[in-house]
Amino acid sequence: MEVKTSLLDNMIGVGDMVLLEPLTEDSFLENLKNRFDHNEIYTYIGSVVISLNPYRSLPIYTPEKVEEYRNRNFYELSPHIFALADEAYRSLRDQDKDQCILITGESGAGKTEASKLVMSYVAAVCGKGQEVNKVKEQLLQSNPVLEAFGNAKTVRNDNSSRFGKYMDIEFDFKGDPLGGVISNYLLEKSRVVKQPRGERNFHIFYQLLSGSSDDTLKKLKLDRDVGKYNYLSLDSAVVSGLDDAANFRTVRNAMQIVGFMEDEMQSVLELVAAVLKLGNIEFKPESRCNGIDENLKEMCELLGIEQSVLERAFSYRTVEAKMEKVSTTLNVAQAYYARDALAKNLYSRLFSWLITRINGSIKVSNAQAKTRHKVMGVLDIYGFEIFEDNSFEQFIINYCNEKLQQIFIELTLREEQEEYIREGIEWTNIEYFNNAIICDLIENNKNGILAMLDEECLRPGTVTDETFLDKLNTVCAEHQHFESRLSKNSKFLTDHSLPHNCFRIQHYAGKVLYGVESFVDKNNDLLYRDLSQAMYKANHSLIKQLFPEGNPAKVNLKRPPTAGFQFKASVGTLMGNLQTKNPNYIRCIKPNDKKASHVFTESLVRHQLRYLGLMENVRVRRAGYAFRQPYEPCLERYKMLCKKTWPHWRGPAREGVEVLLTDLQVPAEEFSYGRSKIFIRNPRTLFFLEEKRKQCLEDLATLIQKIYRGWK
Ligand code: AD9
Ligand code: MG
Repeated sequence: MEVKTSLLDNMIGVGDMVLLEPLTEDSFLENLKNRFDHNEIYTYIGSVVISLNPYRSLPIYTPEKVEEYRNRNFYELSPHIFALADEAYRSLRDQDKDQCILITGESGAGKTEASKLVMSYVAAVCGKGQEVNKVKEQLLQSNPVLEAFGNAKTVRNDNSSRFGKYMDIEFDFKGDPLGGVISNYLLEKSRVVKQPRGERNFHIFYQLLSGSSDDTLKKLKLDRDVGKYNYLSLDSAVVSGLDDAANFRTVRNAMQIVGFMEDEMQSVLELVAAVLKLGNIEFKPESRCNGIDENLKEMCELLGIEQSVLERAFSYRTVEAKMEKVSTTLNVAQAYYARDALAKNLYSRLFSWLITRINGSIKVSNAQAKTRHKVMGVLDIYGFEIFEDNSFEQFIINYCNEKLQQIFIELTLREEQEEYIREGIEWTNIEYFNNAIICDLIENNKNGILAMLDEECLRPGTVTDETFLDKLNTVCAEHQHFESRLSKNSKFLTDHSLPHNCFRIQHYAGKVLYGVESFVDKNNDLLYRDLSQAMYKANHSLIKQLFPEGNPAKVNLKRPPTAGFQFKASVGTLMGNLQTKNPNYIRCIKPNDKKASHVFTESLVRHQLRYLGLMENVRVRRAGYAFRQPYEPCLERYKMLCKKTWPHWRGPAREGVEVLLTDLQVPAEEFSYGRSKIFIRNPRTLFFLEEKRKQCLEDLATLIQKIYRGWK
């Protein structure tokens, strides 16, 4: 059996870690580094793609490259993200299997870039035609819009996603795109009112100020100077390599393509401007609402709100019980709190509205929805984060990453091993760390951290972050992944290094210290009803839509679900959705902490490959079989390669496959017969079969042509 594959030939290092000899952590690292130094940023572990962030643009995503990878077998060419995208797309189109692309890695590792590369590759190779091209363009152009409103510069990444995104791209039976649906997961809205040192607010604020014409700014009552706005941090307003003005033009253009009308765009910008104005409103003890605050006046003008209505909403809080209304006066601190809560709510609701609006444009038409279609889901979430100060947002982000790691373990490590056992294939177990225990610590319905936070938020009486921490200390103390200063667990009792208002979780990717400050508040996510009612009164259709609960006719005394509860529920739905699809993994690795090209910090990469479980991944893969398929479809696909099975095999499919492989002289050690599936050890064998099949089909086509010409 002669096999040619570029995984072995002309390759820098080894293209597939499965083929690495000897396999140790050092050789794994050495191979990655060697390839990285030669601009080979992609390496496989079987069908999993490892992607190292090059931090510079490489000429490997050209239309020529797209052509090169198009319709080629996964192992045929050098490892590339396009090979994964092609494989996923073809198996969706030809084998009718819904796919999902799961992209993981810490903040700045390259997930968002990878997701865009996959989308643009699929757009380039799938159907053509005016309608189809419009759909593609709209799907692609949703990215710059969402990035402008949902991404920001952090210390880890100049374009950090501050929301989770999952996009289902839907195709018809031919593989032409029909449209899509985007789901978003909890935007980090605290950023709207305050940013950590060295970070910025969401891009759109800076883009709007630097990219708008003087005329637009005047209409929005804005000043070009970033320094004029309390909500915009000054220390890192300018990010090198980021052209806010040019990006603003890109965003406007993208919004147009996605289908936003001119007046809708204007409304959106008015809301962005209103947030900036809101941040500049000041309250004074003696005359909080004296009507002379210029910012308040301008914000009201922008949104068509009567000034006295907003002033009142910033002065009183009305609590409605069943039969009565009680108004209390807000003190200055409470007024500021109300102001910031309004800004955060306004912005995050605007963001959700943008997603709904985009979905309205890209959604599959009702008629098409009824026909059979196939789905490719692309998941790009915020990566695992450890900052100096970690709060509720990091807790949520890291929980989401735990869940993704869990699904990786479930599907690649555990599933794989269990399948061998199920199929009766000889197998020695491989040990790996299962993070299910950490997920449980966070999400257990009874005594998980989120459940306890909810319990505390809903409990009558005085609830503070400290009472929440006390509760955690009592309940979680025995959990081996939970550490606190007061923890009863003797192991941690002596850990006085923990500040008193913190707890620490040993996540799969490292230990993170969380400050409990604001956990209760952020989880409650309450907005005084007076404010939502003031917004609802606005003579501005967009803002009115964003605060439907402000409609006095629809007063609902029920508490809205907490932020944590909603997040857990949506992550649960997402995981369920992913489990129904065929997963394709891209594991992004950050080569250094400096956002620098050509720098490979060994210790950093070693840490990532450990927590990502990549060594275990290779071991499972090596000990096992690269490819498996039920007997029936396998025989169907390759039966043309053997006279004994072509055109019809009469007998059990398993025997047919046996006859076929023997006839093709595939060495016996290359495969194993499971109960319902054939297991092929080496990707090269599969490649060999595919090559033979391709040749056979080409010969057949030539023959048909000859016969056809003969007839003519
Ligand atoms: V976060 O969790 O959203 O904070 P990501 O999404 O993992 O993070 P991102 O894709 O935004 O990281 O990549 C960070 C930066 O690295 C990008 O802005 C690019 O400047 C750079 N990058 C990432 N991948 C590539 C690539 N394939 N080629 C060139 C890249 N540059
Ligand atoms: Mg990102």
